[in-house]
Amino acid sequence: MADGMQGVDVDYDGLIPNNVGLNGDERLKKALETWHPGYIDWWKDMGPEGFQEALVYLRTAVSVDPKGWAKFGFVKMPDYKWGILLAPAVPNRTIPFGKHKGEPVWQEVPGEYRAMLRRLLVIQGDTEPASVEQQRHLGATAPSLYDLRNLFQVNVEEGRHLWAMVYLLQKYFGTQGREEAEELLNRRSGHEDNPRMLGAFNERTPDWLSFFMFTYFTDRDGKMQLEALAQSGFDPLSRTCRFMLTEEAHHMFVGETGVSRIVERTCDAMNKAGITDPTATAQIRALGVIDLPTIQRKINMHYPLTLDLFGNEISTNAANAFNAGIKGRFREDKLTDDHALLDSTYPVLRCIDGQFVEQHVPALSALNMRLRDDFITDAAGGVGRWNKVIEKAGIAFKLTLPHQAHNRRIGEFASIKADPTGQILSEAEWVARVDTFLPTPDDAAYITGLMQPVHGAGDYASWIAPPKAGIDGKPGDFEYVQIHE
Ligand code: BYC
Ligand code: FE
Ligand code: FE
Repeated sequence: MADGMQGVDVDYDGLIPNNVGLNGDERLKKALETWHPGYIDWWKDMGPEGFQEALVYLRTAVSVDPKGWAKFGFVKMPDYKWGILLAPAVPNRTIPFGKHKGEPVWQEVPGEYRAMLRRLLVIQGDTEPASVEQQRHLGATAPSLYDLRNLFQVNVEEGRHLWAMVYLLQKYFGTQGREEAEELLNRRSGHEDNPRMLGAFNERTPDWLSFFMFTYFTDRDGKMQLEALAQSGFDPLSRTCRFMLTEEAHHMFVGETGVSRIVERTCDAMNKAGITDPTATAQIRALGVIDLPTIQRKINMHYPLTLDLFGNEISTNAANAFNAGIKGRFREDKLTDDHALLDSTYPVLRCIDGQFVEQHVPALSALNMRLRDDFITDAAGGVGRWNKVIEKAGIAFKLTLPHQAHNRRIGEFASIKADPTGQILSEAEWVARVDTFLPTPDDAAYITGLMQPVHGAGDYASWIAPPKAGIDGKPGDFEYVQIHE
């Protein structure tokens, strides 16, 4: 099938559901079918622990038509239809930015950009299974069947995102691509000798508050990076990412509403008990809810880890990828400048002699900073909505995104210590105050204690409010996961 002819409907006849005409490409089909058993082994070893036999009410992509691409139904996760899906081709699409701007998009990998493209695909691909590995123990402590189902939905879709990158590697990168696809199944989140590639994906996700923070912040890095790659002049990558973004929205919904429901429950319990002081930790915790300052400390941990994922503020890798037409800016197609950036500058916050200064640097070299700025704007929205919940409950507390220099390990601020407001601290000051910034062993112990599984249909743990609505219009007591069959 010619590229432009690919339909919106998905071929479900073979082992690998797809809309990329796999039946007409024997070499690729064989490569993917060879990779498939290793993937299933990886899923069974490293995917959701203890629920491989449970029936889960999941959505599966059956089309790429924006008006109706998913169907819902009960499946055992190892039987999930992980498909290879590309968003429809845009007719006569041209490269939207960089030095090839205006030329027809590439359907094959341009030789000169092969290494760059492969590196980006591998990094993107590596994060997807990493997150599944990080979340594999959470099923044991889910606060409800609704949340358990959402966890698994996110997990199977991250698995599909791995398929998406493996498809590109195996179709366009020959032997090297097949080797990279193998390696994607071999690295392990947090492994001493063979870890995942990026920092945040080797951290633990020890509890459900962390899970919601991760899906709110870190999946949002996924969104931003996918938006930038969706602009690519390499059209198969663009189309792959555009479809991945459709699924990504739900991951961030899970994160935003998860935190929001926790905040709601805490405020509600405080009000019922007549507690007005949000820092009355012992009293609030006695109610079986998570005090707001602890939620802030979790933000102070997950947000900087996610900022680190944008790389160095000033990066020649990013400049080269843009110039080449391989990785664009957030929603490049909606921007109205020259899309070449050869003459423009961009303000970058730097730390020089212990002072923050804004420096105007060549815009091409500041693209990581720019994407990070777009992320911060995007991430601020949900925090504002969490604060509305607190405000509505009449409690005097505000959640905030910490200063960009707080708790960083990559980039300009990795070498300094700063508090959440951006006050630069000495090592000694940091050590003296860190317990007020970041989750303490005591916070961890309290949260761990709360994490007891709730498996009754329609029941919720003490520390989280029920959702406003069910998934796929289902009623409140719907049994989203059938654990005993
Ligand atoms: N940890 O020139 P620089 C998602 C490395 S999330 C460790 O600034 P560049 C998802 C960097 O690799 C989205 N290392 O880098 C979310 C480089 O190493 P080499 C994932 C780091 O290339 C939730 C060196 O430092 N997708 O989808 O401009 C659940 C110099 O850095 C880190 C992508 O990231 C770090 N945090 O920018 C599931 C898109 N940061 O090559 C899924 C593809 C930097 O010199 N990747 N380094 O050895 C990229 O666009 C870029 O590689 C990066 C880094 C933005 C990550
Ligand atoms: Fe993903
Ligand atoms: Fe995601």
